[in-house]
Amino acid sequence: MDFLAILGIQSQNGAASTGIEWINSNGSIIDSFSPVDGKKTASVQSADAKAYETVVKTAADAFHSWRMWPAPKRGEVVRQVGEALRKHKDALGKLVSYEMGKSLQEGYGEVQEMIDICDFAVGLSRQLHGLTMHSERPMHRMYEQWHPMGVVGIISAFNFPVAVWSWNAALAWVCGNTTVWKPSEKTPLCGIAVQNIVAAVFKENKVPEGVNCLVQGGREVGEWLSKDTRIPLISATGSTRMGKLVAATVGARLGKTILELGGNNAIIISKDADLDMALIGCVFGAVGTAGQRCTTTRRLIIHESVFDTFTAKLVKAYGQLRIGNPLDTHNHVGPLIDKDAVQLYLKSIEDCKQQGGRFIVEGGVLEGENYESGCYVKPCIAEAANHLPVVQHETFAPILYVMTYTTIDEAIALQNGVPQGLSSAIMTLNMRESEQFLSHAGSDCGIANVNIGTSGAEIGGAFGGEKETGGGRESGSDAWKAYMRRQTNTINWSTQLPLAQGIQFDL
Ligand code: UN1
Repeated sequence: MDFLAILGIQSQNGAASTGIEWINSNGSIIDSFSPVDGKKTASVQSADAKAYETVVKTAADAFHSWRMWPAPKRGEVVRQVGEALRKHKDALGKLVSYEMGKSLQEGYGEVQEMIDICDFAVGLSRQLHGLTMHSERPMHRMYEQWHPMGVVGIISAFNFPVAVWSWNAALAWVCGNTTVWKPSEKTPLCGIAVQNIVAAVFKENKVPEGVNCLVQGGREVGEWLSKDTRIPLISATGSTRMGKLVAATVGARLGKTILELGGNNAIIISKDADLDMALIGCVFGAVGTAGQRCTTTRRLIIHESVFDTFTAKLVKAYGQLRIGNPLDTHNHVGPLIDKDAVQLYLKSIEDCKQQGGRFIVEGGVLEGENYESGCYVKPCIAEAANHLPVVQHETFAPILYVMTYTTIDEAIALQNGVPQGLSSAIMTLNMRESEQFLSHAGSDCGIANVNIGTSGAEIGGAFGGEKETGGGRESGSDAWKAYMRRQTNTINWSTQLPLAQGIQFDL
């Protein structure tokens, strides 16, 4: 495991960092166990109140100098972060795969997303532009500009332990903000590794201490960030339950949030679909990352006339899946993150059966050689009605629910008939159906695809969803605007002072 040494991970690691400096604390110890083999890899301390205070104070102070760096100069630093990530892609991809359990290809893919967002942010650093408007008053000019906000708190989840941080951090930095990151307590070593990679670049460029901060810890540290009035924006990725707590706490102080929460993503399989192509999208969407992406395909809504044919193809494909060590590139499916996740998987299977679901591919926990961690489970498929409580709920595991439809209106109603609204797709060669699906009377999700599955979004588009997914947008398009404050400016270059709205006010 030379990747640990390459990434500067020791057996005991610090609780927090202000960029280059590490801070120790008296907080509790978090051990990182790999779901791949069940072994303890290393430990980190969690931040105590004192370490947290040092970090946020340093981040708030650093904002004053960082915001004065021209945006393209900040972009140049981010360009170098992208270069450093290219150099560390192999080691970091392996760590992601080992600590989180996703396949090595997906570990590399996640680092690639980090590189891509850095490239995107570099270009963006010269395009943080606002509009100019025509004033109603003569010899007046009106325009808007975008200013940095301050400290941005980033709370990320275990399933994308490095990429989601980078979507936020790369944009936040070019916009002139400083960042404080709380990685998931299930993947703390990924946080240490990224901190080390960035520290070398920041040191070289004399970036002020406090621009890139890290605090390790669990729920309590998340609460400190959410309550902290020095942090104008919290970007949180995770469960809807967590997001509601963060939204309430940050909202109570009228802070801003970007929330990227649960999904319950469906693919509609039309009678006019290319079924072989659809199969790849559905199987990868359902079993990739062992069903632990927020964009994982959880439901298939299949036209009644192709239901039997398509489910037969699915059953055959599931029979060919290789489950095992994700670092072995022959395997398709790795483990779940931990044994708690395995229990939730098993409970959902039981609930599904009790609520009337019928399994056409059975689930179960794998045992024996190579499965010692107890975290490897079989991807499974159940025929289940959309309204069942278990189907309405996001279970972070490879359980796929299939159901039939007759009309396209009915399929769209089923697709939309869940509390979440992240990603959606239709497989069809019928233009009328695909246009209806993409129209304002179609999918209610933040992401709607045609002839592509629900997972694997590119960084160039805005990423996020509606309803219980939280409404936030990250990554591409104009998602950067959420990391800045808008200021409207009106300038009078005349010799008179005409008032707006036609008001006469003579002295
Ligand atoms: C997440 O699961 O939190 O489209 C994000 C995808 C990834 C992002 C997933 N780019 O599946």
